[in-house]
Amino acid sequence: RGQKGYTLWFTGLSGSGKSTIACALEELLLKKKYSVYRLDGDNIRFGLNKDLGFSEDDRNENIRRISEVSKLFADSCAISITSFISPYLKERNNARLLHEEVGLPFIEIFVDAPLHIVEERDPKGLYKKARAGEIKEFTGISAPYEKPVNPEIHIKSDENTIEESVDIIYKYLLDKKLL
Ligand code: GGZ
Repeated sequence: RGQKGYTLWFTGLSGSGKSTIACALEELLLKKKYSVYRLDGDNIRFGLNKDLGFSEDDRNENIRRISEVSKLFADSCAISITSFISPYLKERNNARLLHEEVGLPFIEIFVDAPLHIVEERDPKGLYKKARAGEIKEFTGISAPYEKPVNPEIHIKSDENTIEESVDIIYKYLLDKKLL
């Protein structure tokens, strides 16, 4: 019968690969005719949250609004995928509570990449700028990243390819009867 809505919440450092994996997963699920919507910096930070920067307060407000929006998508029976650093445990936990109190599954996916690896990759040169002090409060360098304690899915992006990562998530969803 009808599709069940839920949120797949990606968290990880800038450059960890969360958006790439989220994108590939979205593509797979769309191909299989699921109703999916992906929230990320491009459609949130330039729109709904364009008034927010990267201070702790602004990040918390960013994540609070995204949690509410994601819950609405999940409530509409879509698979809602979010891809934000979401560095604070408390805010991620609030996102979870918001879902769980209305019976919507919340699946936290930790895209785990060591800082030295993402800093080496540095595709946008942001880590270099952060080290030079040109970007303030940069996650991992001058702002905290609080690792998930008990994520439903733990992906080591330096050990798994994108395809393997998507496969891990897909199998998890099948196993939990969410697909
Ligand atoms: C972290 C920053 C910062 C600072 C700009 N710290 O790799 P990107 O470029 O494309 O992804 C990062 C993105 C993080 O935005 P989020 O909304 O995911 O962050 S949070 O959940 O913490 O609210 C990075 C860019 O924005 N960026 N300045 N200071 N990342």
